[in-house]
Amino acid sequence: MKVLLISPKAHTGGLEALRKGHQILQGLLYVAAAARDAGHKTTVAIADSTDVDRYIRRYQPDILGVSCVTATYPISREILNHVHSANPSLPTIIGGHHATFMYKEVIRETGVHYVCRGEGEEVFVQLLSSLEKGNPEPAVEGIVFQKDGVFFNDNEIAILDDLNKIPRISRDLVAPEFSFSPKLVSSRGCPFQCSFCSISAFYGGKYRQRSVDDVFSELLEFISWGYDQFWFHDDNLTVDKAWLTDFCNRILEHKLKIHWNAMSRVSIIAKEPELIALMARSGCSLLSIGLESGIPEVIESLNKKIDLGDIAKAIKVMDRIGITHNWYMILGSGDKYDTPGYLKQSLDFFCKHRLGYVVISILTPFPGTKVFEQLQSEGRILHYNWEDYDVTHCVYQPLGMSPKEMESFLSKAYIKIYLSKGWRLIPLAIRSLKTGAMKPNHIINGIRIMIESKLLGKDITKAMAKRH
Ligand code: B12
Ligand code: SF4
Repeated sequence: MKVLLISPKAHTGGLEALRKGHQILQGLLYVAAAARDAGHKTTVAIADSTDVDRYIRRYQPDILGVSCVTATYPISREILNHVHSANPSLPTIIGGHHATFMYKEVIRETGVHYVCRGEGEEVFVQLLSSLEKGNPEPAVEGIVFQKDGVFFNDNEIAILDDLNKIPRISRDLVAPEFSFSPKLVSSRGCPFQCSFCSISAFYGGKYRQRSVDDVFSELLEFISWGYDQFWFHDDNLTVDKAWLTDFCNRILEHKLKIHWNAMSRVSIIAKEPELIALMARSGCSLLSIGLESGIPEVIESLNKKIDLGDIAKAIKVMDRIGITHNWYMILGSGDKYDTPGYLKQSLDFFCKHRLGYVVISILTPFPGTKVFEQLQSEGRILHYNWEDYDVTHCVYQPLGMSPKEMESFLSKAYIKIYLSKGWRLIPLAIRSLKTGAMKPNHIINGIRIMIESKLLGKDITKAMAKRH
């Protein structure tokens, strides 16, 4: 079969604005690679409803798939609605986090033929094989469809048993006009259960790893294609010390000259300085870490399970060995701590510590999270305009302030944190550029946002709104 997979052209503001240019979602590349390995001619493109026809004409697909997270679902919905009216006989499927949790609404709103709930590599291929045999209603858990008002195959979210079987992604899967930059995923899932994060619900609380052999051979393949900077998409790369030690040692044994970035947690950085030093020697140049709040009660309420006492130690460990650090901060917790006073206290904590970069989000109730369940049951979700679920808008009613106050606090927090760094920003930027931890456009965008919001008085969320 001929398969066309669409990564929605994102117009989301917020963090996305800092990543100028569209990216093909890596998850879709895995689905594409699985379809290719099963013998289907597969292409991935980036599109919205205005240009999807171009790719349909070019690739003449027998099935069209789209991906989405919550903020990009409206773009995928428009694509599907457009495709269904222009090509009524073309089967369609949607996957990704939002579709997984909101499949009933997604089917109702888009008329999509199938929703993939969970990991797509195996179940999508099973669907293709069933369609080839003329059966459009396969009994495959995770491939949901609706018939006569009844949903089929929606009892379980599809999860792969063995991550070593995930297929290899490659350039030829991507339409030629789009760039391809391979990312590494050594594990999927996370053993923690933070209340604002949908990972544990999506992966059913499971944490699975690929073998060091498998990931390392993929890394060598990417290097042979000319890449030397990599981002691990693992939700938390530092879960398994033995795995990571083995992996880093292989990089050193092979004398690979690469830079890589990953996501980690503060406690392991503070408690395992030798592991972090080994990571640095093997090319780790940036770690992103969820700190979320400077208030212990909020950390507890978010179920984050970190000790704020570890922060200073972790910073010292990373500074000593030259790993740039990027910290995530969340404004809001959905409970009584959502007041200007508590937010200010949290911000003061962030300003006081010598943190590297800080990325700030407003608490967003993504479907599948505990926060979503809680705020929905309390009737405090203000609306379901999903495009605003981009972490720069406050879409819930905080208990101790207005949503507008929360949004304007975001602007103030960014300005205050970055101004508090003063001249330290210059060596930080130089080091990040040298190691590829940041690209010049990230830095230029950051400076532009600061100037527009501080000097020209523009609302920071508008200053951050994406420009292409
Ligand atoms: C890396 C990452 C990014 C990168 C993406 C880079 C890239 N080229 O892919 C960047 C930094 C750009 C990014 C941006 C954003 N991200 Co992000 N990101 C991640 C992260 C950590 C890993 C993504 C990944 O590769 N996962 C591994 C792949 C294999 O999984 P997958 O994407 O889910 O795909 C599988 C299935 O969902 C399914 N599937 C997906 N699509 C389809 C389509 C079809 C047809 C089929 C059959 C199957 C299928 O099969 C895939 C293979 O198994 C995830 C967390 C996570 N673990 O997923 C957050 C995550 C996806 N991001 C999130 C968010 C909120 C965002 C932003 C909105 C933040 C912002 N305000 O800017 C933007 C939106 C960007 C966009 N355009 O979609 C949330 C989404 C929550 C939600 N419900 O919306 C997540 C889950 C993080 C979290 N814990 O909350 N992100
Ligand atoms: S926020 Fe990070 S540590 Fe918490 S559950 Fe999600 S992936 Fe795991």
